[in-house]
Amino acid sequence: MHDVTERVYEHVLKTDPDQKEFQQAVYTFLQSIDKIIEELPEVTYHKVLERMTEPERTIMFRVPWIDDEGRLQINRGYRVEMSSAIGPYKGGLRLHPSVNLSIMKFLAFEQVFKNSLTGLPMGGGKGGSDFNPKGKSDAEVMRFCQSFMTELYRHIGPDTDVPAGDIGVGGREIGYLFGQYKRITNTFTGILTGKGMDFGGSNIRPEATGYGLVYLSEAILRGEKMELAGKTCLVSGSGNVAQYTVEKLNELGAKVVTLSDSSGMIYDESGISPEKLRYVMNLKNVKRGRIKEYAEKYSGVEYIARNPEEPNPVWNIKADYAFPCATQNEILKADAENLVKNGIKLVGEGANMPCSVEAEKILMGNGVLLAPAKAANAGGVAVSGLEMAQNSARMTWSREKVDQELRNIMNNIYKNISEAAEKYSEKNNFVDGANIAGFMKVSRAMLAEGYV
Ligand code: NDP
Ligand code: 2IT
Repeated sequence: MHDVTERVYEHVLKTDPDQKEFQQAVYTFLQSIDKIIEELPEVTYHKVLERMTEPERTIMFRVPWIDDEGRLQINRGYRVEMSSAIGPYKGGLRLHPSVNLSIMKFLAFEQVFKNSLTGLPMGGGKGGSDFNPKGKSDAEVMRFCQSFMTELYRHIGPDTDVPAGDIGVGGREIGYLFGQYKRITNTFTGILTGKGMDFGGSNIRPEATGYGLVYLSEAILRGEKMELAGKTCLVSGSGNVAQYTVEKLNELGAKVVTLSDSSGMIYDESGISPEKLRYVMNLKNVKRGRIKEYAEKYSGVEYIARNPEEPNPVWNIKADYAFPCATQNEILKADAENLVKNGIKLVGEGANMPCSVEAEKILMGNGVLLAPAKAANAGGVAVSGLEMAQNSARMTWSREKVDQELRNIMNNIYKNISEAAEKYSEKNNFVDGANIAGFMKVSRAMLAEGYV
């Protein structure tokens, strides 16, 4: 690495020695910026990289709530406000027992450049809690969300910070959070995105991340004269992003043969048809069941339980394209080797940072087209930006209009990251392309705004 980028990375290692995920996100980013840093002396002089790797503000707070047995429970809440250089802080809330400051900071850091790539005026942030929604009643989730918002409300606002969903936060949680904000502040305003259609939500927001992932992957494939139709795809996860990825892949004539959750995966060689997908949506979103039940309902389906000590079985199935849509580091070295061995030609990252540094190197080193998360899953936050625009205008756009805007945004992202890749790195290095294209705008804004 160049000594400037090296120094920034060393500083992160020294100041946050236990934040492995944050270090990983910064490292991958700096590897790309390394290729342009010599051409940008003002970035070095004005310490843009040093500022980018230090959140503008980190909020950590206690979340007390009462469970159904009347016992007091305590969780830790977070909001990392990483950058407001190009707009109000924007990014999701994650509810998962694994949540810690390192995970919040990696997500907030990546969000800054992802949001920049959308072309919309949104800064970057992320929040959440180590609360585990699994097995909790609706009433418990509601009491948790109300308590979480009772602290968070003072830090957010439609022109300040606008949270949304992520793992463990969907329509139900956004509704409870919104209700509590409204009650405390006596204002009905766009402080969250992903709201229900009856109270200020946007058409296509639930679909946006999955649809956007497929639109961007399609654009990359088109650039290589490759097709989606008739191809076999692997999808991991079975939540919001996975579901709408499958829906769009089906619509475009591809066949999806896997889904998973943290307990295991299903392999349905005949393909997850639209009817079977409807079953999955009801199973996961309404009944809050496990993916194992799919294999019990449909014949000819294999269920493989997950053993965290072994490579992830989803990535060991012969197919054409793979779409990780569960969580960070779900593709490690051995998984990447399996993907290459099984002839995968494209990996589209629906999840944030699903590939380890080693895995990324193996995939790209073997000519696999890698659509990085910052670009590939930007459709979700892009439509969140459109929800903010609709809220400000007190309007609701049609499904067709939002879908068309989403397509335009994803096609623009493809154009920008492929041009940046060719100019500063090499053709089809979309990792460098996304990091560099996302960085440029934020960096210019920071230089213009002075030392803040
Ligand atoms: P959901 O909560 O709807 O679904 C998450 C899915 O991933 C579930 O199937 C879950 O299984 C699985 N999963 C979660 N954590 C783990 C883990 N540690 N190990 C194995 N499986 C796991 O979340 P989303 O679909 O919204 O999010 C999925 C990914 O997409 C995340 O990386 C998120 O950051 C990213 N993303 C989401 C966006 C959005 O708009 N929602 C936008 C952009 C990116 P289980 O039920 O067993 O926990
Ligand atoms: O990672 C992400 O981009 C999201 N979870 C969506 C953020 C948003 O504000 O819609």
